[in-house]
Amino acid sequence: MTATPSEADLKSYEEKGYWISPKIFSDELIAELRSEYDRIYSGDHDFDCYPWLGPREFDMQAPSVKQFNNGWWINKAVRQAVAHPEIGRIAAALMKTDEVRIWHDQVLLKPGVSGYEGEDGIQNNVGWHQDYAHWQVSNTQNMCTVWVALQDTDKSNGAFRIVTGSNHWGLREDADTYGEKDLDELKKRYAPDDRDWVEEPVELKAGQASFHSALTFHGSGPNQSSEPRLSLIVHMMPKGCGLRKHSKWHPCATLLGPNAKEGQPFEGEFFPRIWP
Ligand SMILES: O=C(O)CCC(=O)C(=O)O
Ligand SMILES: [Fe+2]
Repeated sequence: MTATPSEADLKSYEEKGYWISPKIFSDELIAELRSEYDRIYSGDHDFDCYPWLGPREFDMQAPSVKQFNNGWWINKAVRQAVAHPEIGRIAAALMKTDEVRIWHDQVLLKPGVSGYEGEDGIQNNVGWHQDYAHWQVSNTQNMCTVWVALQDTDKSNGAFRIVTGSNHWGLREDADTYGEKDLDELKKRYAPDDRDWVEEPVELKAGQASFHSALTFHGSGPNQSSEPRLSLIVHMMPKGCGLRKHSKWHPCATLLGPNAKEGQPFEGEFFPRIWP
């Protein structure tokens, strides 16, 4: 399954801040990842290393969205999937670079919350944010995220939404609000006076992927179904992406060690190259 963005696709990514690819994960890979997600969320690891941000316990009965960062560190199938050649190849085209590395991944599970309401249910949301607002330790805003659906995903099971064209609004340094829950309040905060806030749901068939730029506003409301919404997310950087000192702290910067220098590239085993 190869999918190459055409000139028109590249233009659309540039204009709207995202692009949806044809199916890139096979049904076999989807099935494998779905069962590996069960293992990951029950604390079963394939490798001896500790998880990147420390051990975590997940209450699988609670409606809160479950995020495991750098699943590739601890799970074999995820380690292969994040390096899927279609992901790197497409991201290289979209970022206009000839080398792509992983910034970090997310093994993401949004439980179905049919039946939950109010304070509990709202924990299912992902706040409107710009990815780069979280990653200001990187010296380029030209970064890209892929979101691969591990089941058909639409409004009914909490498809995430992007604000079309918001990649042209520039960085809001305070938009590192992935973890906030009040979507209306965040929209009020970030909607510019002179521009329209137009949301588009990112509806995908299983195995299809959506690529968005690091300045595109996005977020998601509740998964109203009774099944969890699973996705594999890979955040990626272009060639030469390096440390920007004295910016907002992010755990990726600590992976450069205590002698990190301004501009030092995020390379080496913590930041695997996935293209070429
Ligand atoms: O899955 C979601 O609801 C949000 C995902 C997200 O923030 C991302 O892919 O960068
Ligand atoms: Fe995001």
